[in-house]
Amino acid sequence: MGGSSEESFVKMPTIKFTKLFINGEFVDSISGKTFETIDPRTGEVIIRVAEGDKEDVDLAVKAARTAFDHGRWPRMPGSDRGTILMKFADLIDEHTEELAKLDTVDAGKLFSFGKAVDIPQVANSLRYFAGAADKIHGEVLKMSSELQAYTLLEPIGVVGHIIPWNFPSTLLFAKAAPSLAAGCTMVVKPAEQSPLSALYYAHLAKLAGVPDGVFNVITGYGETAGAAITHHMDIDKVSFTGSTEVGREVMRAAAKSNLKAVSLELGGKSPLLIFDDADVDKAADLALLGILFNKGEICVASSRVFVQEGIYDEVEKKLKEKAKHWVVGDPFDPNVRQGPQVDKTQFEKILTYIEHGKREGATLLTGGKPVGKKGYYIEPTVFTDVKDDMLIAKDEIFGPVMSLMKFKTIEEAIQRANNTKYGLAAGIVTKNIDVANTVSRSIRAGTIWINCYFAFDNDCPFGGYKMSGFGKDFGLQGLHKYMHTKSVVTPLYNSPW
Ligand code: TXE
Repeated sequence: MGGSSEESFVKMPTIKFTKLFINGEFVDSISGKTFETIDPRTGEVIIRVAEGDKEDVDLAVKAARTAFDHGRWPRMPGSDRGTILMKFADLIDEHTEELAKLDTVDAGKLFSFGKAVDIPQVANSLRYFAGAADKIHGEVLKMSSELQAYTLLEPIGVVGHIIPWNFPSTLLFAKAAPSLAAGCTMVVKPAEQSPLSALYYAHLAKLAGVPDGVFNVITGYGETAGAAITHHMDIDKVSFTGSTEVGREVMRAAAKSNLKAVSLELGGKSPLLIFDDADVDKAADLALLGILFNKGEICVASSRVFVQEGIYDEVEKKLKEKAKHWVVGDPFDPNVRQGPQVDKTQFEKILTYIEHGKREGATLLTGGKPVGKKGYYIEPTVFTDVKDDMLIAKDEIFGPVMSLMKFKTIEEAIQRANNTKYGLAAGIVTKNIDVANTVSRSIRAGTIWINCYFAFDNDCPFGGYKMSGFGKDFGLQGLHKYMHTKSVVTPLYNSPW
């Protein structure tokens, strides 16, 4: 373990906001209840945060409904909404350090990465959609000799955003930025493990001039506050990122209540295919990054690495060497590449999968154990001798655990890569453009990275196939999912109408 979790780097930011944010004000929950948010570096309590429940969600939805039905946000010119969102982005830039600290103590994320990438990316995502806010327009349709129509793109209404803990800032704004730009009003429920930054963003939204009632935050648990959102009769759409299991619940709740629109970004078991012509060193770097970035707590983690037989042994050797130098430790330490898992539940889930892998007959090439005595740190772990039907090759582990496998032909690689219920992403490492193009077309996944991994951009739609969900975040598709298309039809002169 690099800089130990038990010493030095403990930097606890001052926590300014712990209450619900409803209609432009920080308020206690109606029940007065609070819950603990835990620092995964130590397992100790950071602070208590208001625990919202159904009654609080009702109040937030009422505020969001009023702001949508009668307020100026959906009605103001797109350029004015864009100006406010640009201001919001500038304020985020001014508070990058505090925001990155909150996600580090709440979710164990690397502080240096948060400061340099995650939080600036959030601001840029607001800028991207702010720039689109005044370019939302429909089409004119020549229907027949008697009719003409045009389409209006209108904001979908009140949106409920349910956010997980692995990217508390990025995933909040993957949803908030386009929905705000579209003119929607929203109620956000951050994950119970990482509620702090969402409240800080609410404060900045108000400072930027986002009208009261447009941006509401209810901190609390999934089964209570989250379920109140998905079952609510006055929410028009729910955008959810989280487990496939809860994704099903979200759809069920939408079906049982008001048939609200739903978009889901769920789990994954993404393959990385490394072909014989690949540069071994680069391929091993990509494979490690693909599974260890954000401690494997990322839905697109390359948890299944398939290497062609000609270079398999070399890649295996490199992975073992490189994994040894991957520094695990306090996420405030700039030398550390991997912080703690988000909580005890995830930590134990991962260790259980590791035990399962050993019992099923897979071999530990490296890692497999917790690191240190305090906090939720796990060694970078690589299994070899993995069979496609083992649990570790099928289930989303959501931790730093790679299954390394060998293949012979392109056809075999494609077939095995597709042998999963998920379809979020895949990676291909080859210098052969024909192979890259053929494999890209054949893999059923929403994102294919060729000779790179985790290459995201605000302009690039992201979302799953199969049981990884549906509906894209980012790009203009990410904006359109928060809008309705209305067709307005008029007869022409002399038509029988
Ligand atoms: O997810 P949940 P958990 C996967 C990953 C992880 C597993 C479990 O495999 O190990 O899911 O994580 C809210 N109605 N992903 O249990 O429960 C919850 O409060 C409405 C992949 O943390 O899905 C939180 O805000 N909402 C994923 C959010 O859903 C409910 C990221 C996600 O929590 C709810 C996270 C309910 N009944 C986990 N129950 C990804 N795709 O990146 C919970 N929630």
